[in-house]
Amino acid sequence: AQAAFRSDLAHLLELIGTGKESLSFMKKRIRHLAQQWLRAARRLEQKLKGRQRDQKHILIHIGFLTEESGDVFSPRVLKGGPLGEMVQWADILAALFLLGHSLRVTVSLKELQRCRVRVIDTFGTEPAYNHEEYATLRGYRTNWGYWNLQPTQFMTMFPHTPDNSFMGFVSEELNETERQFIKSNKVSSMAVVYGKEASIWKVQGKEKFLTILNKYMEIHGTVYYETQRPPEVPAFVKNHGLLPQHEFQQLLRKAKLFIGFGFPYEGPAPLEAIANGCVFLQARFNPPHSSLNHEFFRGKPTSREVSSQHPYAEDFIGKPHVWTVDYNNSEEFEAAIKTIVRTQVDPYLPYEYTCEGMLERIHAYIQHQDFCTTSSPPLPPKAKSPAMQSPPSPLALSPNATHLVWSPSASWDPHAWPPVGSLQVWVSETQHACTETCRRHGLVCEPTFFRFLNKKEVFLQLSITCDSTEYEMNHLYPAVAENVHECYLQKEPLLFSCAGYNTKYRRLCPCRDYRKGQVALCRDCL
Ligand code: U2F
Repeated sequence: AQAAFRSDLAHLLELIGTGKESLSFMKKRIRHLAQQWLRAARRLEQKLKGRQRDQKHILIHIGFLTEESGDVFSPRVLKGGPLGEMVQWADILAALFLLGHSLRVTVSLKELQRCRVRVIDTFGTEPAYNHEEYATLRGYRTNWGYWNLQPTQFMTMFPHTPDNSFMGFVSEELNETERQFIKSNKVSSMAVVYGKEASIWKVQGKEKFLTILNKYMEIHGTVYYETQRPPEVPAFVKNHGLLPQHEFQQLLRKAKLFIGFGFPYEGPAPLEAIANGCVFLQARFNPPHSSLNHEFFRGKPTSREVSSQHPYAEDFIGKPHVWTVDYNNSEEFEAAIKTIVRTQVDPYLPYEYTCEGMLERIHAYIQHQDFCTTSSPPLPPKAKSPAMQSPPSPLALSPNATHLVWSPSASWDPHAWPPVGSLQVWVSETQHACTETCRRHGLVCEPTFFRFLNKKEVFLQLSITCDSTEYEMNHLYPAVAENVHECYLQKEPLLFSCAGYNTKYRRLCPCRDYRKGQVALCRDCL
């Protein structure tokens, strides 16, 4: 059946059920954002007018809230525990419901039936950790992972791991009146600290940088407490206690600065702060934090190097909204504060974090991602007619021969998604992953395109000399060991990976263009 946009969220609230503080938080959030969601749904409906949209039956299993998993989240909702996951699940529910799908929501393992899965996975799962045999052989076996899914079946909170799909969440949006109101009511000397749980305030060097901050600004906090001020929170901080989400937003509307202490990593709050016209100030991590050197990331199925508390804010937003500085360098820190206090900054919300952006992205995934028909594995190709005479692959050489762009060819599947027209092949530097290589060319790595470049001819077209070419299982392949002229192709499609580098190899990277503010979708992806 064709899916029809819904115009009311009441039935969704019933579907979610009751009996847990976490569910109440999610329902409150959905109720509060209802008008914003409904307006966005109407806009997207206009935009997609007449387009085919299949209605799906979707079982939404909120695994982290089940009794079977221990549900450590629900009891901490009102005590400063993590809320990011509930923010995201609430938004996923709202989006799927408004898009017109038929939903069932469960928080009990008994109701989890065999189904085709999409896994909501905050920090991401890289292919090397996902492939059970490879992970076991190569030391990538962790607490999570090794599920042998297609990596795009994992859906993340931020677009940090292009091997996975970016699911995201939304932030509150402002109309013109609210924008003007906020701008004229900003208190330029007011700072709010990111940290609703006292433990977040146990941070090295805090006295030093907070003393500097306190010279210029009045410092506010929203730290949970039972009866008295937690000892970690200095006396000069005005603590409001943990606030309900919409009151927290009101506080952000007045504040000039939202300051992070390094934890929690990659949460929603900095986006909310920036959307409400705050500057977000955060610590640079040097060296970057990762599962190799930090307790929090240990056991997570990723080698991603996190260069600050919020790499998305750092890389995708940046100045004037986001300042990433070395907190141990008092001069740098103080200079940042001084500049922030006197610069005027407009509220800003990237399109991909608006309701319309999230609806658009989820619509595209549901309509186009296909995990059922497995793409044909790249078996070693039979010897073909000499490649030099007739180019066997529909890739055209760009003039400088350092990268290839796709040239439309009749031999291509017009239903492939993303459309192949957005592909550009780049060869990485030895110390760069494909994620980084594409980023440096203003593009994004697109793992579904690896299958097009996992071919001997592609090396030739890139003017890479191969004395030998072998098919092996390695998440860095296709790649070339340049100094010895050895070329390698990927034997296991599940291991195609945007992540990963090694000083021995230059990798072949499938990059694509993306829509401004919607990195998950290529220009012709809608
Ligand atoms: C992240 O989890 P958190 O839940 O700790 O992330 P935050 O960015 O702190 O914010 C979650 C929400 O808490 C709200 C605020 C955010 O939407 O509006 N809030 C509030 O309701 N009242 C207040 O006084 C202050 C904030 C991340 F999301 C998780 O995925 C990670 O597991 C976790 C650990 O890195 O970090």
